[in-house]
Amino acid sequence: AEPPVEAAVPQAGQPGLVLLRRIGVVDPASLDDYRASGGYAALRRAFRLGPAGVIREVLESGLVGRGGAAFPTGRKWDATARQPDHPHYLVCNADESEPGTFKDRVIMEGDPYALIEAMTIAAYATGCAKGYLYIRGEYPRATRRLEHAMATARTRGLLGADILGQGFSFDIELRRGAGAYICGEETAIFNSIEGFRGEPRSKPPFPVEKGLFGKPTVVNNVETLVNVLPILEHGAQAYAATGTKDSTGTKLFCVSGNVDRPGIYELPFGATLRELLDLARPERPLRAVLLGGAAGAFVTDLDIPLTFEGTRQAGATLGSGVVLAVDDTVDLKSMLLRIAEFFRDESCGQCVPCRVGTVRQEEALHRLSGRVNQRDLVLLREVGQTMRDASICGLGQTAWNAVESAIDRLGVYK
Ligand code: L3W
Ligand code: SF4
Repeated sequence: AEPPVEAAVPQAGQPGLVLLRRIGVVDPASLDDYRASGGYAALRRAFRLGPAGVIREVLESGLVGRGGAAFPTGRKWDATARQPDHPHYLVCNADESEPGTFKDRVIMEGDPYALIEAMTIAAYATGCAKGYLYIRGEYPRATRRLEHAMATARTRGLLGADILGQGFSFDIELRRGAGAYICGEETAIFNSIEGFRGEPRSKPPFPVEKGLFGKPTVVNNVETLVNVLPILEHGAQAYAATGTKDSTGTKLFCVSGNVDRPGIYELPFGATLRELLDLARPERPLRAVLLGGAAGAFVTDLDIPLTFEGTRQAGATLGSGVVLAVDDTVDLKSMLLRIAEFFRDESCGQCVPCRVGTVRQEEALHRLSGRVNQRDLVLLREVGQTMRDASICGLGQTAWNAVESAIDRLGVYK
């Protein structure tokens, strides 16, 4: 039997949570429970505001994407809504595959109606009649719960034709991924849904202009979408009062590694890495933290603020919220090798810098695990820089980040 969802949420049931407030508290199968705990108040307010009013609120809230790149959500919605070409599509990126990331899973398993309500609001604001929920294939429980929630919402007039009698029609099709990390890249999702190989497309054109089936498409991550609920429930200003000027609201952090209490934590942006780790209780003094997952970087300063701007300044990235704690019991060389194997495996092979670079990176790390030599350290840097500069998509562009930071900040091959 799978452990209950709340087992992954050490703060479950605590006051002050926003995105996690229903996890472990409300029956995820019950629409009545969802409504009794405030569900669908945000959609009702959206209908009162109208599409332009919703976009204004989201713009004013300062919400930025939680999938890793922190692009302003309101700008994306506004650009899609303005496109004259129709139909418009909504895609929810639930192909959560960054190693160490499991926040979207917890939301989908523990609060599935929240995602459905948030997708309905996004579709209303951007003029979409159809949405795709592209979910990681290895998430069977989340898939079951979402299927059940969508079916119930349809029978209760909350999905389908004339939602809540407001003349707005919208429905969601669930599509399961088949185990490829690259299908979490937004344009590879389009190819996958359209029945082609999951390979990223060159950007521009951006999806807001030419996305799924060549039509204007808004793509948002699960966590990004559910943030729209508190924005509409309490207003943009109240939402933006939490966090910092450039990182508003709260963030879900996926804490794993050498800690006693791993799991998903929700904190306002601006809390420090140390404050987060205090909650998760490291087992021993930490040597470093891998921030942002395999695509991220190792940091050693635990006092950096957990904001998009703060981590950028520290030469790292918040990415999708991975916080992997590493103490001196970890064999860093094998960890780096594992990361390199991952990227070599998951590269779609479409562009040369990444297809060849990820193989060369892994080979050099293998040799360095046996014997440290300057030639391979120089080669790694050249290959890494080439991948960063010349790869088509984020996979190749970030495949050297963790290795570079481990060499420069942790002195792994000294
Ligand atoms: C309209 C413009 N739209 C950009 C849109 C763009 C996309 C979003 C961000 O990668 C990163 C990657 C991973 N007009 C626009 C525009 N957009 N300019 O904004 O775009 P972009 O290209 O900066 O990033 P991306 O390709 O979406 C995301 C990193 O996140 N990452 C991800 C991990 C995995 C997960 C997961 O498992 N859930 O998120 C970790 O660090 O490496 O760098 O929508 O269309 N002018
Ligand atoms: Fe494919 Fe890698 Fe090129 Fe991305 S960077 S398109 S994953 S080969």
